[in-house]
Amino acid sequence: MKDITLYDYWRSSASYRVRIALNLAKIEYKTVPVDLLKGEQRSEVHLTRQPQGFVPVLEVDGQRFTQSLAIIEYINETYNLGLLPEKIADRTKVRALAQTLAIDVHPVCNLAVTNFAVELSGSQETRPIWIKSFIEPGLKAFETLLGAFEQSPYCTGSDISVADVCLMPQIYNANRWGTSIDKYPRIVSVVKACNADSAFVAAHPDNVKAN
Ligand SMILES: N[C@@H](CCC(=O)N[C@@H](CS)C(=O)NCC(=O)O)C(=O)O
Repeated sequence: MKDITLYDYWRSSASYRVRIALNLAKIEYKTVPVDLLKGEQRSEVHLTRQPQGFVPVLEVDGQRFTQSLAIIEYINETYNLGLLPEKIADRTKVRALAQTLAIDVHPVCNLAVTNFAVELSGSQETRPIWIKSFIEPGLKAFETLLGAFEQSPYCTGSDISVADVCLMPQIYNANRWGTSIDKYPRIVSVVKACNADSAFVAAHPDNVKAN
């Protein structure tokens, strides 16, 4: 059995993505929390794991992996999860869905960026305004992109894909920062399907908080 350790933070959406993939693969792993609010991501020891000062980091039998999307592809390929379709054109479209959220929305809403926005503006009130101003158009675009697929029941069809894995953490953030998804029926139906899957449920921040 492999020795697997995930360095994460319960509320980190990049970590949440990786937890979903680990659960889908039914991998047993240890968790080492890195408390972002205490600044542990910038500690010397964590910077040796991830020089950008981010979570997650995944260690597998002494090999260290960073960047959640790369880690998810590693898990997907190692455990044959089928999170990306066979055909190159389909694969490219699914990756684009995932990247719409994981590359264009998530990074501008992370702690370091929003802290900087708060610092520049001199007001804590900037944080929710800032975050919502990126989540709302991101989810609107995602809903439009979903129109090219049938949600039966997941983002792109009957199989869970990397798009679902990236969507659910973004939904957690939308809820957290007061962005309603009610006007996005395609997203709402995918969220319902993912919420019925134990891998997604077990990865939810509320269910790992005590680690
Ligand atoms: N592109 C990176 C982004 C990771 C990332 O932004 N992690 C956030 C938590 S979701 C973090 O560690 N933030 C620390 C900070 O902002 O100081 C990945 O996907 O792994």
